[in-house]
Amino acid sequence: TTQQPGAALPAAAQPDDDLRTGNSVEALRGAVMAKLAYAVGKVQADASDRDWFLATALAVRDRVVQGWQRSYHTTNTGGTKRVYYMSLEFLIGRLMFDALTNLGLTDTMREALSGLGVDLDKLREVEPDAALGNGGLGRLAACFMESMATLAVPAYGYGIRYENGLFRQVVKDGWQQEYPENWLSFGNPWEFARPEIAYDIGFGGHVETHQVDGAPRYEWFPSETVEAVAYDTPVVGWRGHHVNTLRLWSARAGDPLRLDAFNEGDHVGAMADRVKAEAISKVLYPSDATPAGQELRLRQEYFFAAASLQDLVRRHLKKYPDLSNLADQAAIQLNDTHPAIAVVELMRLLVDLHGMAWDDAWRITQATFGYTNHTLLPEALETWPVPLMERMLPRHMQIIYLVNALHLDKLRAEGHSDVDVMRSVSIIAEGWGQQRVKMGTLAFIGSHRINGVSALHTDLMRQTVFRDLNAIYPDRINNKTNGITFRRWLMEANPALTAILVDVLGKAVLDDPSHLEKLAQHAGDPALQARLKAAKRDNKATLGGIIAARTGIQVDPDAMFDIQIKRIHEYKRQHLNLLETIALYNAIRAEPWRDWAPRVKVFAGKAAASYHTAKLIIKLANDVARVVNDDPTVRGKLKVVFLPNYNVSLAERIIPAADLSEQISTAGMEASGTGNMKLALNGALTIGTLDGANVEIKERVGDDNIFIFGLTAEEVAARHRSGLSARETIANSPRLAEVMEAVSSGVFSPDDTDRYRDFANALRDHDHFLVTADFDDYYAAQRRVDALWRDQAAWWRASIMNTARVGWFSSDRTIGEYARDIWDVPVRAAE
Ligand code: B1N
Repeated sequence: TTQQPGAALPAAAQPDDDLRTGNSVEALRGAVMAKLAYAVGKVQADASDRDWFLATALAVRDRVVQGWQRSYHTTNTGGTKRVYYMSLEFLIGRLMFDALTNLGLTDTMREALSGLGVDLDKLREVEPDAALGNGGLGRLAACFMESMATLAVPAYGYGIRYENGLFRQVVKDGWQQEYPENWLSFGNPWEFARPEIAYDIGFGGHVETHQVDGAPRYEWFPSETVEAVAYDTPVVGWRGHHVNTLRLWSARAGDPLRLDAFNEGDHVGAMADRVKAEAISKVLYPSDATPAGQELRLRQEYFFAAASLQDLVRRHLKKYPDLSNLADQAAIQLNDTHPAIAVVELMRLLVDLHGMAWDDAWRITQATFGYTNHTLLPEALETWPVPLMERMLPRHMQIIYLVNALHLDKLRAEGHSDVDVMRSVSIIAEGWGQQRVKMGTLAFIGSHRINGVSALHTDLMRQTVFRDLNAIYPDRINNKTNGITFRRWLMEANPALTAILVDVLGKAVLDDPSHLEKLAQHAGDPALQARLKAAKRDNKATLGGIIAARTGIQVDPDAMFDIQIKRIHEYKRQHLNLLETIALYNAIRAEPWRDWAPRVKVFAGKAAASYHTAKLIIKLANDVARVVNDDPTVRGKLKVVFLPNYNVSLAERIIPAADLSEQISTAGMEASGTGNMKLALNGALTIGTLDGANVEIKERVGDDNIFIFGLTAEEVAARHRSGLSARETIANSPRLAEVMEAVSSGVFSPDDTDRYRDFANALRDHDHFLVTADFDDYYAAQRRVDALWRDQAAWWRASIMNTARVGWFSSDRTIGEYARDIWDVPVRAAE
């Protein structure tokens, strides 16, 4: 049918106000229709799902904007201190259901759309997943943004608007392939471009000194200038009370075209500078818990740190005559060391541009910054070569030298003299043939508070990487155990579980997760168990559909769904899980008649493109899956799935369907983990090591409701010192020896029998991550899992205890602690 454009405009019958703010079914329907016509420019008959999504998102956005403007006004008129969360990553995922849930409009919108013959849940799937982050660190920043809005903390997120988010993972013949993820290609309805908010960011050049009133003044003359342009995304909190801003910077060439070159006919050369400038915001580095290292990465770090500081300084100076009270009005949190150059940039702004005395500037800088450390892996600690810093940021390098000299002089004056201590607390590392700037030390020295992300991790910070700094400044390091937003990870991801919780505990549980505790009283209730089990089964059937669609593998929703979802990394030990899978496979084949607990092992996660072993582990998962899934002897007992392209949206489907949560990192290596919290909240039991936040999960859910195995962090350290050989460990475990031999000799890679030879030999020779040392204990723990699964009443009792006792891991609790102990800002009281 052909429809005239006019026919799509019944919305015009509604008053304008209602189209913008009305929350009735009719108002929302009218609003979506008006957006489709006037903003998307489509008639209903021609509208694709994507057009409907855009129209719906824009209608929802109008409702977010009201709260945004209200919050903006309140913050600006009050003398409130602002929080600035600086992060190179914000792994926010899809936003439509976040906004709908927090505005309380999900059901109304569903009804409004169904009247137009449009399915809201189908639109949900066409929204691109904003993957501006790698993993836990980026997702934490996104959860924090939501919790800060919920708690009405006047906060800004500052980061980079990457044109390409984390790569799209395709699995071809079992191998990972990377494809660009151009999430913006069909437009982004959530953001507001602010072309008028743009700052010049300098690179390179030289520094000139002149005397002002007998004192030296320094002026930096960069050789290159890039513009940082703001794009704002509103972040709405629970119940829509408060809305904050995520401000992401995009790079724009200061001088888009060299006209001289262009006019001389060099059309490509005329644009070379532009390409170089705009490369800064082109792509997210796909490195998780490893430093990217390249020059472009340092350009990204300085680019967004400098733009954010200019922005917040300008905001401050609109209200106050100078920067002397900056620390009373602004708290800046550094999400790991990626933005740590901001410490130096703020010193440059205060001293060189605003003429402040050095000591005053330093006091303000320290009082303003806080630094969160997210990893202790030595290979992951960021350092930059001094020659690179000198070339790219010559004035900053001078400031770093001066900060370091004053810092070391002060320590000497206080009586410190030990050369090893002085070496460890210096910002400059000597050795490796080249001097480097240690960004962790810089961030520590420049902050008044330094925090770890779980109790164990914070203790290890004090004992290892920051041991000497902690001895000198014992009050600076503190713990802030990570958290997750329950709006996304419970209410949006698992509406079936949410409905049961509201039914049993009352609506208050949506506002205050401490109400979950009351669920423990009902843990043994067969009726509740049956309801939860039915909800989980539905979630598993839905996931089963996704598994079938993406991999062709059929899984049984009545089997135990055993889930390991996270970046692929040797310290996270997906290969330990795979070796156990093979051992289980061997055991089932040896005695197929036994009463095995049917399992589906699901793996998902991306490997850094350059991380060879991680990519081989993906291939091994796919090789094991093929052999196991094709073997009729284990049919109905064991399936193995590698689900490609893990991202936030897929996590939202997997987590509500999980029975068992694999958190099996080498103890001492996973700073916290946050997937562990999401899975436990959704009723999965954890099998895990005493690492990161697993320790605190165990303390809360109780020893009977979690499966702990393996060496402790202390035992891991002792084992590393002892130099015990993995070969001996393997020889002492017939089960492990059999598995190692099978992998090594090509049982799972008949097309290339040498594929895993080196991999197996590396485990035999080094096994830095103690896979072999923990294997037997892990296998035994898995058999305890089987035993509990066979007693479904006991299993569901334990599952309920998990949901009941993990309310503490709400990121609202975490943000409350940051606000109180680090930022010194108030939070909104619970409803
Ligand atoms: O940060 C998460 C923790 O829950 C995880 O345990 C931790 O591994 C993760 C360099 C990182 N640590 N370090 C990174 C990410 C990107 C990059 O370029 C390092 N990610 C973590 C949240 O606290």
